[in-house]
Amino acid sequence: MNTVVQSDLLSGHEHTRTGLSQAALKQAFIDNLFYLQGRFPEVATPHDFYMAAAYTLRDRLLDRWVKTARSYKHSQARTVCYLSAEFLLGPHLVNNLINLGIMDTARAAGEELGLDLDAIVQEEEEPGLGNGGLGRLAACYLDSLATLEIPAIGYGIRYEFGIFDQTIENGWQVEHTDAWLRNGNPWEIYRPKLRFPVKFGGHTQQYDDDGHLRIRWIPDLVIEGRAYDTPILGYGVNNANLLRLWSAHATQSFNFQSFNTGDYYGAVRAKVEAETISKILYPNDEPEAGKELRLKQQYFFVSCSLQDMLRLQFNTTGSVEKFHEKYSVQLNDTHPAVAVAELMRLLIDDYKMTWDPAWEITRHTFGYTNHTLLPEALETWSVELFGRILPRPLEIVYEINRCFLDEVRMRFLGDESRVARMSIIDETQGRRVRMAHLATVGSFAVNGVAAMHSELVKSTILKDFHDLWPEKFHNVTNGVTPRRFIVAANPRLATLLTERLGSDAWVRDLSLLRSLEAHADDTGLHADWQAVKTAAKEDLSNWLGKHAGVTPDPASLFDVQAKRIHEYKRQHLNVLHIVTLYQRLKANPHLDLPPRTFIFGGKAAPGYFMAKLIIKLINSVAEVINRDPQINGTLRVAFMPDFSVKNGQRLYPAADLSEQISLAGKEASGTGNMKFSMNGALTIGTLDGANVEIREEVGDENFFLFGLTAEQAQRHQAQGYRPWEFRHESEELRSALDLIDSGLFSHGDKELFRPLTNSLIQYDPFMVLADYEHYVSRQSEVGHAWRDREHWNRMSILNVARMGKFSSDRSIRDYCEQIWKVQPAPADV
Ligand code: GPK
Repeated sequence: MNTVVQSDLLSGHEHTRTGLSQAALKQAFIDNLFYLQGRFPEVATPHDFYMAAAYTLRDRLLDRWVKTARSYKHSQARTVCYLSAEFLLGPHLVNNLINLGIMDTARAAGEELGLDLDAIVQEEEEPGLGNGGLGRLAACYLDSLATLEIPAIGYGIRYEFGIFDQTIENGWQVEHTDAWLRNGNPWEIYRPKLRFPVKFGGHTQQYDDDGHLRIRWIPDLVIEGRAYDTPILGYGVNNANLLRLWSAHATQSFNFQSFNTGDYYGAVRAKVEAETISKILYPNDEPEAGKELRLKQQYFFVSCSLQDMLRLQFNTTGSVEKFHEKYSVQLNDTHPAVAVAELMRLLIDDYKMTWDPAWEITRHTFGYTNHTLLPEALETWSVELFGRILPRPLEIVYEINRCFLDEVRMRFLGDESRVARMSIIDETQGRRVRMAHLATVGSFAVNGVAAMHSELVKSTILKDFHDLWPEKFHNVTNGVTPRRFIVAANPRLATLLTERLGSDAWVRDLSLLRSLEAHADDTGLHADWQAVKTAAKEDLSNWLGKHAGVTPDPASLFDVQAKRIHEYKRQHLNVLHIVTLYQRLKANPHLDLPPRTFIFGGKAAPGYFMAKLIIKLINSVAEVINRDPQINGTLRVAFMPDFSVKNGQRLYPAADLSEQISLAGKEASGTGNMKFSMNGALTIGTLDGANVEIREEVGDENFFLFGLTAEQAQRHQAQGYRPWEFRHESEELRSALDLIDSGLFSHGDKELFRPLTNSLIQYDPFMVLADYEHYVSRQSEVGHAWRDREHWNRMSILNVARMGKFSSDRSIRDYCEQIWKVQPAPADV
């Protein structure tokens, strides 16, 4: 039984419609089953039960949401708007049960009806409206904003198809469309009255407006954005914030026009074209696709969101002059950076302001968060494309740039090369709009997502901007929500923590876990701790048996790497270690290695050949090692298909070792590293991203560090890195690479993995070979440490005890204080 989620804060409202008592929940569930699904319990399907449960919860959220909105309105609270092209929410039902504090009550109500809550929960299809870290971060931040009672709105796109579902066939990734809306989405509410026009294409013209020279944009397409709202409830509070996602539709008038001229097919085509804008999430994690539809998506959701905010501000105060006092708008990476030009356009063209006051508002409205330094991920758009799709915003970008470059010239007299470097328009490779520059120029604050990353932002990609405006730059280290990643994912651990700490207050204040330090040597705790871990490993093992064809021994060390597949994250370094252990065991069958299960999870961008080949390699190595009788289970390899929020929740609790092995300087922060550590996994990792801060918190003696530092890596590269020399110098590395090339893992095909091994030996852009030896020797120490289980448990307990910093509540507090300057506004219900 999960008792940590009980909260008495919300009781006392016992009317049946939205009450939280067992009787009220049960009655509401039966009513919803009947009135919304048209079913009696006797004939209902598991999905009907899920829908009835979801509606039962949604009613309770609506109650709080309406009251929250009223509270915010009365207090005229300053509001955070989080603009993000991705929100990777994960299943709602469990999270809402936890945040409402009714997990146990709901379970009991279900039992009375002969229903198993866990089975109902499993019916939910998660909204996969994001690719990975960036999208999941946005979802964690929504949870923390509501929990901290901060007035906030999340704005994004209601993709009809989210991130693809992944299966593994013959070792390869196969993508399937994610039709998450096919059975309806009980958590959203369509707002038919909230619709905004968004223009595309066409041209601009000047006109005389009562003596004022103004610009009119005559588009050749107008699309309508429609609002779908999802309530986001905080934990143990009454505040429920708003996530507003836009869906694209053809405008009525546009349809009628074509229809009246007899062009029925034309009207339908226009409708289809309009609706493709919110059809599908681009499945690329870091590299930018640079596709026209992607730019349309960005502009579409940004324009709708800003029109929505301006409308609210105008309706409540009669003007938009204090817009920046009412709203703090955060740009989640550069995907919504066109907002800088769009807010200017709306203020000038629609609200008839002049340039200077409009610019004052704009540059006091936005904050920009950078999430990557990888050059291939920095967004730029060709001026030709940008101008063809968004002619009026492009004119505004030019004017912003003209004013900005004058400022640079004034400050750095005669430094024209600096002017060229800083320009929003890159003139060096065709003419391109640099979105990071637009975001930086148009924002009052710029931040990176971990201490080291924020320093690198200042010293590398935005160095010139830091020279100009040092005070604009901040760091806010990422965090993750303990509600989802401990309470929901690992209820056994949550219960143990609550028992040991004597209260569940840690769920709201993760720094309270620190008091576990005092119990780190308590053998009673060690036994419970290990029992919790083993139970999670048994669950995962059963799941993998059904879905991955491997049933690992829960007594083995679970060594897990779960994240997007990318060369910079270096899943292939992990594979080289596995192959090395395999060779050692083959050479010496009596070698005393502790049994290990290597578990991978992650999706590859469908067009990223090398990442897909890495998946094939993992599965090929798995096939050989798992079947080799000589290995006899000492080593096992499993690939968890379809890594998602839901599947991540199965993985984090079961991991003993967390692989955070990116080349230093490449992973902006990482957030999986935090999720694993919070669930008691030890980390083997490089000095990259938030690993640096995790190690600082947990202590060097509780962290397996290896690898080059960012500086060393940088220096090596500058001096001409020669990966083949590392191959020559290490016998084990050479034979591991040779074994892959021998065809052993590919049914004799010596060419299959050649693109990968060749790339490593000849270029190795992420210095896998340079870090191999140190990695493998650290891994041996992991093996030794695992043998002393008391000591391992102690390290695991200390990891959890010292994770307070990595709650997204801390991150959101940092944003509120350093950047947004917003205060909590508790909703009174
Ligand atoms: C960064 F630039 C991007 C991107 O397009 N997508 C994405 O998920 C990630 N990220 C970083 O790679 C992680 O290091 C980081 O923790 C995460 O964003 C959240 O900040």
